[in-house]
Amino acid sequence: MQPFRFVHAADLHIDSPFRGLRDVDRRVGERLRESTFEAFRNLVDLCVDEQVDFVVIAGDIYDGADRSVRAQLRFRDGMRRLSDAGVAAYIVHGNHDPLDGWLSALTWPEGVHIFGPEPEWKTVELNGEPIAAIQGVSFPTREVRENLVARFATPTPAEDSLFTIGLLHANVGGNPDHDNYAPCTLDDLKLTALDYWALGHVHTRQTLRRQNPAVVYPGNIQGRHPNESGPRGCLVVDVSEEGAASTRFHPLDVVRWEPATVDITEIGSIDRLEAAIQQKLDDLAVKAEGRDVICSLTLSGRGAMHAELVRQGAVEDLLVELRATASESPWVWVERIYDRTRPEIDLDARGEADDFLGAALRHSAEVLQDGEGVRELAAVVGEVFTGRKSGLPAPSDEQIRNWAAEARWQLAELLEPEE
Ligand SMILES: [Mn+2]
Repeated sequence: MQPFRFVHAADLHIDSPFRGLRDVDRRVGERLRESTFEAFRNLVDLCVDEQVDFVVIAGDIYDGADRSVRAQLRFRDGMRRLSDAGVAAYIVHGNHDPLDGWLSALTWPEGVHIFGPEPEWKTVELNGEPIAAIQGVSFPTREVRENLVARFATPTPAEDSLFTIGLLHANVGGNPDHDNYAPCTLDDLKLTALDYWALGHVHTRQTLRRQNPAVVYPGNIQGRHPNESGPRGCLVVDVSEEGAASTRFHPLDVVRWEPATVDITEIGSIDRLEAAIQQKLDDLAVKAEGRDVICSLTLSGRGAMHAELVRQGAVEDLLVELRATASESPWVWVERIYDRTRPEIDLDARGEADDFLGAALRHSAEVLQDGEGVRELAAVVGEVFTGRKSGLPAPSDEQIRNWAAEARWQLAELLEPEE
């Protein structure tokens, strides 16, 4: 068999609106608005530059079922560039862009194949020789609750002599961070006798299985919120003469989301704190290699700075100041500051004192150590929850522990303000 190379991408979400951020900062909002288009352009550039033989796209090309005209035209332009470069494209649709959504009548260039609502095979040729067989299926509608893998056919001997790829938008193993559409298990995929499952839907890159078959999510090509942090892109897959696949990640994103933490423990003044944060942001800029960065900043640690940060408006002021000093592109923009700092009080030591605060700290520590105590506390808090018409689920033991820990700090701060 001839060795070949293909690109596996998914979840392009072209023309994601980023509505919320546009209201906060126009420059950042506009940059994000263009980011999914640019990341897609980077995908096409990569396919052309790496001279890949074909590309597979595993669903959610467009962000909305009612696809924007602009997104569709840009996607078609990208497909034209691929076609002109001799790169074939195999595409399925997912829950964000199902077949029953509004779709313009576009003329697709030669070499583009969009799979329909029933799994079918397509053979890929290189220099007139077949090299791979791809079986794919598109979401007919948004909410697919059926296991689509069950409808995939086992390869015939002719197909099996080629490198076989399953192209699917699906939730493997019930990932709780994503809607449970086209649910299936890793075992379902293992039993199919295909070589490579090119998946889409889960936005964070992950290899569920290395080979026989390889089962891979490339993740989305552009992060869209703080929980989609770090590099985003696609996989370049090299298939050897022996039919072994090796994958290599290639970033495509143009705006990167990054969390950062600054510890205040050793910091004694607001200007030192600002300098420490600035250093952190500079590090992020270097790491992002020319991309713009949106940072979610957490302040942590125990120290004197805490008293300054809890003053009315202090954190907001700091945020405004950091945004005002952000440079021209590439910029690092702080999206939010989480103040997780604590006062200098040592709760354990303070709990030994023979006064009201000491007794409260001792008692609460005992309650939290005891599973029975936490459950009693949960029952009381649960009544407050269910007594309202909120429809909120009763809090978990872990939530109770976190809230109680927070309450201990607040009590200590209220009863013993720093001098
Ligand atoms: Mn998606």
